[in-house]
Amino acid sequence: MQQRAVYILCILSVLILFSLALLTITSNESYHIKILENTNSVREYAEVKNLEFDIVYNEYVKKHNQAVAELSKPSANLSELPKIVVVRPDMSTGLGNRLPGIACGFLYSLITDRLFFISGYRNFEDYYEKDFDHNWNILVKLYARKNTTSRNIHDYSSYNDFPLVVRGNFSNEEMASYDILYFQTWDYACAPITSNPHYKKWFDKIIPNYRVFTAISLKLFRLQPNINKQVKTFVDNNFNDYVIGIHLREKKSQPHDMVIPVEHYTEAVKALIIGMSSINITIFVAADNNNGRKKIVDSFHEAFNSHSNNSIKIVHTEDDMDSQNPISKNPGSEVGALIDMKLLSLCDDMVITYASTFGFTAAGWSQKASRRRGPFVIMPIKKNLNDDLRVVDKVWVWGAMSTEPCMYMSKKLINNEDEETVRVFKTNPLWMHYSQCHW
Ligand SMILES: Nc1nc2c(ncn2[C@@H]2O[C@H](COP(=O)(O)OP(=O)(O)O)[C@@H](O)[C@H]2O)c(=O)[nH]1
Ligand SMILES: [Mg+2]
Repeated sequence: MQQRAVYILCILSVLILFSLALLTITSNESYHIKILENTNSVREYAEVKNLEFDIVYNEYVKKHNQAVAELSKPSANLSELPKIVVVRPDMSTGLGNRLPGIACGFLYSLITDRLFFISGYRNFEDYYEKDFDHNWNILVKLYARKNTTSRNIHDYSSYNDFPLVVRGNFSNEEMASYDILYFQTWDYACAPITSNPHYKKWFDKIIPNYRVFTAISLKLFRLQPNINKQVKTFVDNNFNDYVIGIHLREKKSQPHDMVIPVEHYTEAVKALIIGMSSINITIFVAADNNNGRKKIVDSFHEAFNSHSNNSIKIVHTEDDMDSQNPISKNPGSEVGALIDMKLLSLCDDMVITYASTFGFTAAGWSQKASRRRGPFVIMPIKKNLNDDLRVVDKVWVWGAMSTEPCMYMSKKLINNEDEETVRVFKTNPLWMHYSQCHW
């Protein structure tokens, strides 16, 4: 009898334990599902995480902070300085040429196990939050004192070691011997490293969706709370269930004989919203000049609001695009550019202008990039006043393959480098994306 009671008690305890375990699993699961639901919501502003990359990034931050703290001690052993990567962004160019180059430098520092520094980004901390101090000023004197060796990997258009990037090993004896590797580029020049067989395993594990710019930019270019708040307020007040981001770039100095009819953006939007009659839509417009912005907003109002269609909201920020940015000499303000770029990045679809790195970079700068198709790209067309510009005999809009930024020098790579380098570069299907995004 007693034995039977013990037996029943045992069975009961097992059942209770099992139910408890089940409860924990299901409650965790519903929590998980809730998170997924939230992050899938088109209005969701918060950005989800890439766990493997998070781990690598957090380890890097710890290593960097420790190394810098160590070097600042009076007792520091300065006879053997850590190997480093120094990125020198060109502050006179726009964000679309500055941010991708910095992301490239950080990628190189991760895969070569070097410390990462940025040289000459004035007041970086006014715009972005920092987890570690990457201002080259803090160490430059230390490295200048020593007999340091250095090598340029990218030097704008004059020199790019693409054979190394595409198929070389950054840890070989020669490369490992340099104290400093310098990167100066206006381009997303590191893109071909995702084709490099030496680093395939690293990418497969750490950034398995190969959205390298997205992973890095979400860490290095987190906007300061005061700027982020402006973005969030704009999103909360204006972004409906489905948002199309438009970037009109009319005033690029080259080439002069091309124009971009604003009607082409309207046509692209019309195609995007087919079948969406029951959805509230926002069209967010960013442009490089006030008149262009007005022209395109008016054109959208005419196309979408004239037949009492109130479910389409057309919005833009108030950055004065006829003023000049004192930092870069580009139109508008520095903060205004960051806000417009971030808002574009948070849209569900984007329609951007060919050869403008602003739109291509925006496309990759948010977690939305990981589940969104590539932006739609409007082609400028030859200026010929006798033509009806809307009647064109060529493609005027196409869909980019990826949300990764543009790598305009990929054409140079394909034309100028050796056969094997080109072959390996082309093992990554995104070579097509990179070679189609710019003149
Ligand atoms: N606020 C704002 N600034 C813009 C816009 N378009 C261009 N700009 C400014 O002009 C610069 C253009 O440089 P970049 O980003 O390289 O784009 P690209 O010149 O078109 O390749 C940007 O960094 C901004 O400072 C826009 O839509 N909004
Ligand atoms: Mg540019």
